[in-house]
Amino acid sequence: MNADHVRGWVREARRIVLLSGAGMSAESGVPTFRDAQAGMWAKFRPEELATEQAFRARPAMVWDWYALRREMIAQVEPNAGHRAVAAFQQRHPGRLAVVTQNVDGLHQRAGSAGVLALHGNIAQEKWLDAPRACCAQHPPVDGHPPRCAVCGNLCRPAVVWFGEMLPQAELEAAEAAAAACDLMLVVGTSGVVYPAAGLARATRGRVVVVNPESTELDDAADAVLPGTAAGLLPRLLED
Ligand code: BV8
Repeated sequence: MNADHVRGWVREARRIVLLSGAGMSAESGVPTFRDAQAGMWAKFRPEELATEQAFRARPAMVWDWYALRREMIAQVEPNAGHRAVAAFQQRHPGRLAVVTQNVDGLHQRAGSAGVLALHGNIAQEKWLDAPRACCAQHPPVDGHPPRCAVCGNLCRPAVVWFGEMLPQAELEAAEAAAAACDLMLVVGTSGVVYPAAGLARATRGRVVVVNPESTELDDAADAVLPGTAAGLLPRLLED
């Protein structure tokens, strides 16, 4: 199967799901989740940093890792892949649902509607422990991380850490979209992280993997297109 075949599948499909991972944002300049870590985090794997346990043990180091990623993401732009997805949604309202594992908000910034962000948003934060009355009375005191001036409750990034449940509403909507779609485009994910990757195994529709490398989901695919998000999606999604 090649890209022209898949373009035909896109044109036939009434309901399409795009399941995206970190590779979707690589051409915007955002390192993928498993790209080598830099600086003081070089000796850690992301799975070791993106956990509540790591944050409680070393709040400043984990907070700074997110602050660095947040700053870097604020300076990049959506790429041609994000834009092609948003343009398709605008031309064909209701035909394409975006389910993303990414926390960078780039689908949303490209103009995609109804994005199901399974792992949260790095630009937002929330309290680490259940907030008390004092936490709402004053703005958090600046720091690495910011904290409640009265009880010391810490702010944490509003992302889903490993070992944490995914947001119920988004996950259920993504499962329903996967079950109902005719076609799922799986773009820029190694297919390692569950339950997100499981969506590609739970769909009724054809599965197409778009990735420059092999992935854990290739065996579940009806077509594997070696290529990139910004390189292939504009072609696959043009009318
Ligand atoms: C949970 C936010 C219930 C934080 C992230 C089975 C069922 C349920 C759970 C599990 C299970 N098996 C294991 C688990 C536990 C765990 C898990 O999956 N572990 C993995 C490591 C095995 N899952 C969880 O903990 C989830 N919670 O299930 O709760 C529960 C509770 C307790 C116990 C059991 C169950 C929560 C998972 C969410 C974690 N949070 N992100 C943060 O960002 O800091 S996940 C993180 O990984 C990112 O969101 C990222 O998007 C995601 C997945 O990685 P990818 O997107 O695939 O990125 P990766 O770098 O791996 O790959 C990039 C790909 O792009 C590559 O293939 C590359 O070739 C390609 N690429 C590169 N350039 C391009 C490109 N593609 C296209 N174009 C390009 N230009």
